[in-house]
Amino acid sequence: MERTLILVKPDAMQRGLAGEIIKRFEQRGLKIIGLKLLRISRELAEKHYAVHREKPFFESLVAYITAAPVVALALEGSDAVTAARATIGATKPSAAAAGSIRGDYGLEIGRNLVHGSDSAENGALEVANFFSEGELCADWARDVDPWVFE
Ligand code: D4T
Repeated sequence: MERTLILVKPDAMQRGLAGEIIKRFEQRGLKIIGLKLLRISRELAEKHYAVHREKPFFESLVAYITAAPVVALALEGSDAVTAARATIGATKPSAAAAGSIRGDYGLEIGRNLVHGSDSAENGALEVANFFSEGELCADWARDVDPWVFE
């Protein structure tokens, strides 16, 4: 089972889309093992986006992700990273497939509504950056699990 960190970003929170976005991951079959509302600090934003530190859009990226609260979700499932990124859609919302979150609700790259980890390794690291072990319900089994996971 893989883990992935999902962030419902400040623009999605301002637009009242948190429930709609969470619903899509739930309906896909991914299991919620962590969920909280938080205001991302500058320190956490810089850590989360460390690979982009030298990019010209880094400052606006940090300003955007810290501008309002976010909902952080830790999800678990088979191939969770790939499945979640397909549900989210392409980084640039204007080019994202209709039916994906970004394709249905977004237009601009700097307002792309939701984050999903880009590899299994980063999924595990990012979940650990946003949740303590005590905040995760890592061991609950759903009655539907045998009908979702083969
Ligand atoms: P995140 O990390 O926010 O889920 O987005 P992606 O995984 O889809 O895309 P990314 O890591 O390549 O980019 C991180 C973040 O930077 C913004 N961005 C990116 C931007 O504002 N201008 C740009 O030119 C690029 C490439 C959007 C997402």
